[in-house]
Amino acid sequence: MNGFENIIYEKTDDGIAWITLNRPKALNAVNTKMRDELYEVLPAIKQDPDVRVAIVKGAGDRAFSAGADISEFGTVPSVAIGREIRWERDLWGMFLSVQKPMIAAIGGFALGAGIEMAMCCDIRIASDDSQFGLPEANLGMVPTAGGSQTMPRLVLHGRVSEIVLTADRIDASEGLRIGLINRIVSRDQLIPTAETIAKKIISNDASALMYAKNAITRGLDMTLDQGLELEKRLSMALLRKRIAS
Ligand code: CO8
Repeated sequence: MNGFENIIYEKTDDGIAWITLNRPKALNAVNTKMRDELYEVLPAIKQDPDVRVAIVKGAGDRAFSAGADISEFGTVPSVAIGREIRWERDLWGMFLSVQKPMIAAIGGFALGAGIEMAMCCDIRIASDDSQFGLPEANLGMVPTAGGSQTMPRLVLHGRVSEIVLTADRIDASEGLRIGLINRIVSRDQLIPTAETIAKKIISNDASALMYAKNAITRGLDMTLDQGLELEKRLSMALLRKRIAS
């Protein structure tokens, strides 16, 4: 897959799919084109048996993504049409539906839809000069790329409210402290670290990974009893799959 304008999609022989958000002059802001291209590439990642792990990163050295392209705000003919487009191409739902492990390698700003995209991934590695925030309230909006729901699943509720309601930015060490990101590395170690983690994941059984991700993400919306039941069902399903193969 290639020929995209606003993302770069690359696949390595060892099973890693790299998605690079590629609008460095606009700090990799998510415009409609990038959104469409991501919406096209994610199903390919889901379906391609050669892809075991996906890593999302930003081009350039300033940002993972500075969020939705604010120069496009107000260009949709009507609020109703805007809603229809979002409904038809639910990019964030598409991200969350990928059953393979996904890693966000965050170098620099991850704001609004940028950090929200990273929160749709399973693991977030950030460079020590990164900054995160949900500036939507500043723009008269609620987080609409899933952030109001994904962030409370990672970060303690009170801290989420502060981040959303003040629209303040936080730095990498605070991001690590509150559990928004998994680890901080120096800028030059960002990509090698993401790659090392991806390779470690790939060394594990592909079906086990898929079922484990399923258990972790679906279980979050269940009671403990329901979650334990889900875990049992998935481990039995994995066992049956093994026996059958
Ligand atoms: N959209 C479009 N262009 C942007 C964006 C953006 N979000 N962010 C930065 N740019 C552009 C700037 O316009 C500038 O372009 P140019 O050089 O042509 O003037 C270039 O990137 C560099 O930016 P700055 O000069 O502003 O760099 P600074 O270091 O001074 O500041 C900041 C960096 C703090 C990141 C600043 O650029 C900023 O605040 N950007 C806007 C952040 C923002 O508000 N993002 C929107 C969040 S809302 C959101 O994401 C809602 C999600 C809803 C879902 C929608 C689906 C897509």
